[in-house]
Amino acid sequence: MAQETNLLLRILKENKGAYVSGQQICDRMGVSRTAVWKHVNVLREMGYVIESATKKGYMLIKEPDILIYDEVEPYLKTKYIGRNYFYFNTVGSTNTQAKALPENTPEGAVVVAEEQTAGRGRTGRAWVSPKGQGIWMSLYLKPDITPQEAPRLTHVAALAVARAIKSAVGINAGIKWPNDIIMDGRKVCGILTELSAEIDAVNSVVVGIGINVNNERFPEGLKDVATSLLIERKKTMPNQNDGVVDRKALLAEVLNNFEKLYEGFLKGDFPDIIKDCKKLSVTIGRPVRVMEKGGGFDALAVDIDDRGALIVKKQDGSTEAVIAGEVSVRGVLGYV
Ligand code: BT5
Repeated sequence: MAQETNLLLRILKENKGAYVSGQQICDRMGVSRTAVWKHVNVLREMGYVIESATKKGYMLIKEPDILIYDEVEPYLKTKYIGRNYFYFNTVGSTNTQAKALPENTPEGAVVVAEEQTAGRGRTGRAWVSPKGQGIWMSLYLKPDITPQEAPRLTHVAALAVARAIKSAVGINAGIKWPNDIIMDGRKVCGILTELSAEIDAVNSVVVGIGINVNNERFPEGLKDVATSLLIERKKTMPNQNDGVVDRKALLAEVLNNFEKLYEGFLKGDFPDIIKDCKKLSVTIGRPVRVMEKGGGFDALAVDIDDRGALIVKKQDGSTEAVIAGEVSVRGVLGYV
């Protein structure tokens, strides 16, 4: 959004529900009445409901459900996560955008889109990201860690999302090791961590988070594996409201939780993060199929260790630590 439009939005928001005179706006913005009117129309096109009346001026009635920084900012309590904010109405993939950010981009920058046309999961899988229905975003981080430790950020993000869902929406979510958030046996969020590194040093890590928020339905192939917060809220709180979830408050809450956990992670608190991930794990105690290149094996998931590896017990009784990023696990009984 142009800076002047942004300033107009702030003035109208400060006075939401009351008229601000055209003259007052002109004075604060240092532009002509015609220019103000043009910016009002830009905001109207974005979905802002703005009343205008001769002699009275302009009044903001209602904000649209969009994830621009000005809508998210009132809920944000972070120092640096999400403070550099790149917003797209539509984009191929926010992860691809974040990976292309210049090296001098400050840590904690975030790329947010209303819609992704080429959203990605792991190993080239597609991520369905319809317009205005979810949170599709990527965090740009520069942690001082080894490349081998980068997959740990998937666990940090998973815990941040589960906590944010609990506090902003009020529903319990589980974590399917390592990168899915699960509700009622279905996937409500996926995380894609991508690394840019030299052999022994990390340049940047991009953590992509996709949350199905207000989706009412999913394409044929996903019906049995995917769910949304709206669908789950309708199940668990049928009388409360229409179930529609405030995306901007949730987005901010994910960033708030992430920053707290990330600070701890950088100080070496990863074992504590894993302890909390384990409490929410829907994988531990279940039969899983560990899929590797060229095959796989059936086992029982028994634990997650301090590095974030999944400990599985094989049929011959031996145990193995499975590292995220190298293999994936699939539930033997249903998706989880
Ligand atoms: C993931 O991969 O779960 C990681 C998804 C990350 C998406 C975010 S959105 C913002 C950022 N930008 C991107 O381009 N990506 C990230 P994986 O574990 O490989 O799961 C992919 C599988 O999940 C697909 O093969 C489908 O079966 C399923 N799937 C696709 N779209 C889904 C959706 N919206 N909800 C639930 N499941 C979905």
